Amino acid sequence: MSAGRKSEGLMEQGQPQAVSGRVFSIVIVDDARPSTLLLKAALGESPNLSITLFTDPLAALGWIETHRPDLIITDYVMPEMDGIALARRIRALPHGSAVPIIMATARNEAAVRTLALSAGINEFLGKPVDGTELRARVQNMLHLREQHVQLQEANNRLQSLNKMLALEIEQRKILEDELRRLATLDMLTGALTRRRFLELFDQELGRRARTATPLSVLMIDLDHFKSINDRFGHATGDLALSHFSAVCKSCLRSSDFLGRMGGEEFAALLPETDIEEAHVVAERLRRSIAAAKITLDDDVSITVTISIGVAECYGYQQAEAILAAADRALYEAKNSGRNRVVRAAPPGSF
Ligand code: GH3
Ligand code: MG
Ligand code: MG
Repeated sequence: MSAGRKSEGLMEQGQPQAVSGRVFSIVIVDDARPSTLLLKAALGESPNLSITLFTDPLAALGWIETHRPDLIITDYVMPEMDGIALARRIRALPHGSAVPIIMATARNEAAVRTLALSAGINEFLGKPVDGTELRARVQNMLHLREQHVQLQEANNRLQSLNKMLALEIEQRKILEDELRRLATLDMLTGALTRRRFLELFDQELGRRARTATPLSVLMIDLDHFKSINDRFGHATGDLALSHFSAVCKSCLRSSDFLGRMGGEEFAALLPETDIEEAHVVAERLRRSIAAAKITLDDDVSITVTISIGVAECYGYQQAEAILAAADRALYEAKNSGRNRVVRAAPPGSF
């Protein structure tokens, strides 16, 4: 399809006029070469008309398919393919449904016209063709053609705008999901916030009730953490907290959850884990923390220890009850010397 805008003043006073860069491509098909020349002459010379002549309708069809002209003027009676068959073939082309087709024929009777209309031909001209009428009809057709092209271009622009908007909405959603996820994480340690941890705890309790799998929890508290702040400063305390959570991540499974319950107190939720296995995990974590050095600068490094209370969920216990049991065990670990793991007794055993 030719490029460019504007449909006004395609032709003025019956003569084609140049219009801001837009060149309309017209194809004339007639098996008699002199007829094609007559039609071309009737259209007149104009820099905004590019006219291509064909005496062979099949050759014209091939050219139309690749060049997508703006208007076709065809004869009716031609030996290889008549104007009506040609119109049908043009209408069947991928971009052939909208191109205007004028049939110029000496056979200007009603039956032929009806047949032609059903083949998708838009206009008729009797032969011999009257130049003024031809130019007027061509002008009309090109005007409609231009409007169609502009509508199509506006539609294409809207469609690509729609695509861009859909993409932007999709990206926003991803960003929002990420922001929501980040809002559930503690900034310093990357552990879950207390609220999110408790939400997930409830979810896991529901899953446990359905699947009858064990569920255990660790309450973890850093030992004498206040003295780290006091001796090395708050920034070093912060470093110790993020170091602790990094070690936790390497000791826990990806299906476990670590939450920061407040200050230097954490909880780990271990799905599908009974108290025996949870105790093993807690012990491994305690040893890993105690063994890890936190490097402050070239020649100074510190270590921290943790105390852990372990509890398993029994029966229909609520999250608070299980956490309270783990907390009592943690308190016992602190009181019995710190840097140790204590298991909570099952409910009703004391
Ligand atoms: P215990 O072994 O009995 O748990 O003693 P502790 O010193 O660890 O416990 P305590 O509750 O007396 O002190 C906890 C300290 O943790 C006090 C508080 O200032 C500090 N703390 C809490 N949150 C943060 C934090 O985000 N960064 C730093 N640097 N310190 C924190
Ligand atoms: Mg502490
Ligand atoms: Mg504490």
